[in-house]
Amino acid sequence: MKKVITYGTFDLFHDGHRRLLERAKKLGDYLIVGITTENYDESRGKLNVQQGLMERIESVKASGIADKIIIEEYEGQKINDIQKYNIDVFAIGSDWVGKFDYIKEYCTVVYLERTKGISSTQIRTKNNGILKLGIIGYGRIANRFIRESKYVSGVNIEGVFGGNIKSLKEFAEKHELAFFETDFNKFLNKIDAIYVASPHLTHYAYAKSALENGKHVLCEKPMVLSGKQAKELYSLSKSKKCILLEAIKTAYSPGFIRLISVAKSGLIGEIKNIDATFTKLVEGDCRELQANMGGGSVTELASYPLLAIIKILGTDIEKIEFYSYFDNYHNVDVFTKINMKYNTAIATAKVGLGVKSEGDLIIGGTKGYIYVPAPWWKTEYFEIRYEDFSNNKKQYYKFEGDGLRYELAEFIYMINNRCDQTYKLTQMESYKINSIIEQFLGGNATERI
Ligand code: C2G
Repeated sequence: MKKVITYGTFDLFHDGHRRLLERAKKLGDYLIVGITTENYDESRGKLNVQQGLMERIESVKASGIADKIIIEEYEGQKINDIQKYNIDVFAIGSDWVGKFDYIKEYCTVVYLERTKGISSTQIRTKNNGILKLGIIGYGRIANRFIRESKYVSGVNIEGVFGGNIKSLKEFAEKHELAFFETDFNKFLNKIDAIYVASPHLTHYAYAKSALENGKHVLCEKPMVLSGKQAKELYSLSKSKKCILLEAIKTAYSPGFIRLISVAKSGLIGEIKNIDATFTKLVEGDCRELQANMGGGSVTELASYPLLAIIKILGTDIEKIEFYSYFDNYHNVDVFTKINMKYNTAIATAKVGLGVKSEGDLIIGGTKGYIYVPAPWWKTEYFEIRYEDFSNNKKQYYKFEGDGLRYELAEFIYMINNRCDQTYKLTQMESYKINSIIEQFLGGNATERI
């Protein structure tokens, strides 16, 4: 008897899952299905699983395809199961190509083509279905986003929109998407929500048009380059009962959220100073340095340090000054220091595309300070430090993958629970960040060196 094994979460059991199991079964005579526990999913960084283990087991059982169901509880279990059950074939969807090649030492490994697109007729209930998401843009961040999306339950990336057919086709094939589209209205008709990962200056028009058509929008940072436009989009999203979320990934990551609550808890006394730095050297004629594409250090990077400062000190900024070093060739700021004065505190954000600095975050209080080493925007670790260093405390958190999964999980949570904002990034905070970028671009408060 030829024995086949496959594994998965099987949350909100859908046609993609059923087809995978059917084809896995055909590879042999007996199919074992391993279903992940909540703990295991958490440990492998899978977010937003909506059903409990028992419910997921029931769905797989109800499909009638599995001969035996087991639960998958820990890293490394697959090899043990293969040996224990004398497995001949390990099958898994093609979204994992390469990942399980190490199993070839124990049995045959087959990657089965994943089901592209989950049509709405397969959705169980409207509220609790799989969100159909379309991506605008096919650059680096869009690639990373798709890789991360497989760690978020309840969403399927259906298609991609853009202007260049050849690039779109390649992107759609590479990521096994159901479609690519150059006509924006046709694109919108095929999906429930969009992720905007195109160049900054195009965000506003895409987001606006999608919201007008009743689609939810997850928009890369900076969402727009102006406070006025941010306000307009948030009010449009409200009237259309759609979710609009600015994708500043740090805001949604567990370590950063904990950092903010520790900072605000009084553990370091009253906060009087924040220094937040993010530099990323780029070369050549890349988009980040093109003035006509909204390039420059502030537009590219300032959302992160401004997020940290605004989350802790608030949106009531009394005075703001920018000091910049402009690259004469591109005429964009390749380094900017933003000084912010609050009623009871001061803060500095430093960003650079052409000047390097230590990318750390220091939150200074009257009793001690919090030190977050680079890269603080992928918050995994921070230290609470005091004059008497025997009282120092270290805190560690997980920051999975590229972190993009956290913003996607938040977006889906907001859609499913119909909340237009959460404490992780309020509309007011996002508005303020976009307003500061606008103020910089206005040039009045900027001194050049
Ligand atoms: N699948 C598919 N088509 C889809 C969605 C999923 O073929 N549109 C496949 C996946 O490739 C996987 C199975 O269905 O083989 C279960 O998918 P998930 O429930 O998302 O579980 P996953 O995170 O892929 O589990 O140990 C766990 C496994 O390593 C992976």
